[in-house]
Amino acid sequence: MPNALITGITGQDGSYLAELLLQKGYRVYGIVRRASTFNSERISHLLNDIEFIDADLLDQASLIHAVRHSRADEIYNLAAMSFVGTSFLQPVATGEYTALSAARMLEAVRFVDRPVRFYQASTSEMFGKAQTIPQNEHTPFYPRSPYGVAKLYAHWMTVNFRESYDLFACSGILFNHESPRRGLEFVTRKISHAVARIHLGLQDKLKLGNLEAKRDWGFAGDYVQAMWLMLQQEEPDDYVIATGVSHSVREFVDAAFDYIGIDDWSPYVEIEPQLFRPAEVDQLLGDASKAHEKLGWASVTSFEDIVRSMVEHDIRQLTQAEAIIKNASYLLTAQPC
Ligand code: NDP
Ligand code: GDR
Repeated sequence: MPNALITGITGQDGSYLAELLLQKGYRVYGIVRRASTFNSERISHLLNDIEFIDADLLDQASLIHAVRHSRADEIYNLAAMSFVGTSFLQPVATGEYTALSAARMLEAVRFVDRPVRFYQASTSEMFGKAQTIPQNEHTPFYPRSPYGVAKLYAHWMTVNFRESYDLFACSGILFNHESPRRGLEFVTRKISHAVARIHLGLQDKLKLGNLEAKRDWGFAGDYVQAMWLMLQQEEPDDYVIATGVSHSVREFVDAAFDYIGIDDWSPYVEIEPQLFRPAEVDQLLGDASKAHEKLGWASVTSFEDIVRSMVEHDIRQLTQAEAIIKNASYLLTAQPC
């Protein structure tokens, strides 16, 4: 039974990757950081199947301990401060969490006396002000946010450790991928959640920034397969992972409102200048030909299915929460003291 260590196991991708590796028979270890409440919502169904290790991206010794204790054959480095908006407000912290943390993980792996395969979660944000369309492994990088700059450092460190120390280290340059487990601050989930609330009469406005930005949106469940495939190859390499189709934020809004039967969503959406970014990434569109050819990987979930599953999930979840609140208030008012 191979051992895998996942940093960022409580995040969107970590949860899908843990499910995949458990299905494949791995013993799965996950790094969790100390917080006042344990963020286990996405992995609550896996708590008995994963071994958790207390560690923090800022603490080198804890990462060395995690790598040694897990005796990992494969390490998936997914943990980071992953929100572009916050990176403009906290560029230095973003450098610590998103850039230097990758160097700390690589250093922890370098001194292990067994072969370890390492995956780094790189991103299409490194292309930023993209020099060509579509973007592939040869497209020059031009990051447009402190997050993109930090991820570029982590990407080059992964390449450098591979070339310097013969480490089996791969960088997956993944384009945006979404799911019902996406954090509420990202635009897709912000939209699906608000549309669900509007449908249920819980909210009447959705405030957004730039509706014209275009992204190549895939499904997170499809993308974690590519992470695993990269570490099963004979040689380590870097791969772009994308659907090859891009849509604007406006088109996402259209599709989400369409799902609840609203054609004209203009009365519900307000454009908020504060939600525009200081520097924007206007259009991302990935060319994953190399992954198709060498990994045999392809994205299978369509844009429409992603939007539908997210709105559907949010309506269901909010309906259940409402029912619980109603039951609770009935019990509180109807029960004798
Ligand atoms: P999430 O934001 O959902 O998850 C981030 C994870 O990092 C969480 O588990 C979080 O833990 C953990 N983390 C953050 N800071 C620390 C810390 N100091 N110590 C330990 N753990 C920490 O991200 P995603 O799952 O969406 O993305 C996974 C990775 O892939 C990220 O690196 C992201 O930048 C990158 N990426 C994502 C893409 C996407 O479209 N989703 C596309 C390309 C790259 P906690 O729960 O405690 O906050
Ligand atoms: P992104 O995702 O920056 O691509 O990074 P996000 O969903 O935050 O933004 C996508 C686009 O939508 C525009 N936008 C808004 N964004 C947010 N969050 N909130 C809004 O109200 C809003 N209105 C318009 C943004 O300007 C942007 O153009 C994600 C993250 O998962 C990264 O970690 C990952 O590396 C990249 O995808 C690939």
